Amino acid sequence: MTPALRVLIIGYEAVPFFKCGGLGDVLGSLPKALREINVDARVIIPYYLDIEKKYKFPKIGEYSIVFGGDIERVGVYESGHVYFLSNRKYLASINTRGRNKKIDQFAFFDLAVVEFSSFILEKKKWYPTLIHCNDWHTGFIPLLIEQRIPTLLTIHNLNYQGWGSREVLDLLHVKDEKVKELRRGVPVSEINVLGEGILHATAVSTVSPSYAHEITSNYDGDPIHLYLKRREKAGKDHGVKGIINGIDYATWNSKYDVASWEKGKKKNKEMLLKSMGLSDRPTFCFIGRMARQKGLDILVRAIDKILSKDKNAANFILLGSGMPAIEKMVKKTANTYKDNVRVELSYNEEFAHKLYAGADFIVIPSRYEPCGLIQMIAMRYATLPIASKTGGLKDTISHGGNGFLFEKESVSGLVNGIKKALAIYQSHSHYKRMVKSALQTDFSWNKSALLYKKLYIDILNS
Ligand code: NHF
Repeated sequence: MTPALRVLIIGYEAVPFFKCGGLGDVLGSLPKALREINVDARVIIPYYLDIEKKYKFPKIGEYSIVFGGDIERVGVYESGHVYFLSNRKYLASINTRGRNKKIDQFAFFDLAVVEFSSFILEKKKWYPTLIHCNDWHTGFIPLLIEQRIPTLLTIHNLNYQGWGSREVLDLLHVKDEKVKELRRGVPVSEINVLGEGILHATAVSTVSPSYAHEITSNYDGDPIHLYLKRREKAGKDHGVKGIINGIDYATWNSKYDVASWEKGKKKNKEMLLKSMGLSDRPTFCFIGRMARQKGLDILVRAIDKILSKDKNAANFILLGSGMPAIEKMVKKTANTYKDNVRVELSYNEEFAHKLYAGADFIVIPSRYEPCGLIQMIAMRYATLPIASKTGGLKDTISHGGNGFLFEKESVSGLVNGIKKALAIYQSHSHYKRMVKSALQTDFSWNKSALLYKKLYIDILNS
């Protein structure tokens, strides 16, 4: 018999209410896809003041939690299938500075989520049969819930683990013995929140099969490896399952199809180049956070190698913001190649849409990429990806089919990839075949939502 699938999906961001990165997109779109296949999926995120100011959702009630020596009130607000938890001291803003403060903030959130299940039962006679946690911000939930409700923890990026002082356990009234695993591989005074989540969750998943393989085999130097290995050894479940993300076709509602894309691309490219003051050349874009992970250092070196030889080879438009040193580096490249390179140092969703629609290629030189959404969005807009052979990029791009792959962290690999793309761009028929294949690749949530549903059922039956 299929068990009742009432799933609470938890994270620190969800589109359209609040977005910092790809997790926000997933929490905005996966629940919708699950609801379409009869999973009663509901979402909880914090009610940051920025959300409150913009939306002013109705309050459906409140409850108390004991956090350290204090009794704190948690307000519950609702919009459709999304619940927002409010507390002025801990959940007002995501910009809490200081690693212990941030850990305390999400310890508070996690405890509030655990207590929410009693609140919602009383209020709406609804009770989750499974809690789906996402990333380190939700890593205390499996520990606090103690298997009363099965939990799935999805890792969207293993490099953010939530480190801090073990004193947070006192705030949660959790005894040290409960987290004794933390003594393996990390100093006793420290807690690794994601690590604890990995150990205590009923099941662990991540956002692509290749990343699942990478994190269970290549993290030797990182203490997180001990947690993953321990889980594997304990034979706790089916290992770390990799399910590729989908994208929301309602948001990324490209009008391009196999028959019409050429006309649309031409028009959008003309508008894009005009607004940027660039001449008509093959145009490559980059969209993303300016963080080390995203490999902008590799990209600027490749741009230099290409443009120093031939000023007319291509245009490059880079969009994103992040680390000041990386921003400085890309600005320098834009200054050196004033006729070809443009940089927009703020994340702007509207401009991102224009770039996807108007550029010919998107460059994704990530050092690692758990899933990556931009390659899928780009393909919807007839923009071919040139990406590192890693994680979800490897799982969604077929080299020479719907895009190009190169060995990660290799400048010469990227230069060759760009040269190959330029050559194919000149030979019209090959290029058109590739764009057609990109447009025809299905990146909707249909397949992956079914895989999540199956995983939920397996967890509930195990
Ligand atoms: O797509 C959503 C996103 C991923 O690769 C991305 C990442 C963060 O690094 O799952 O999470």
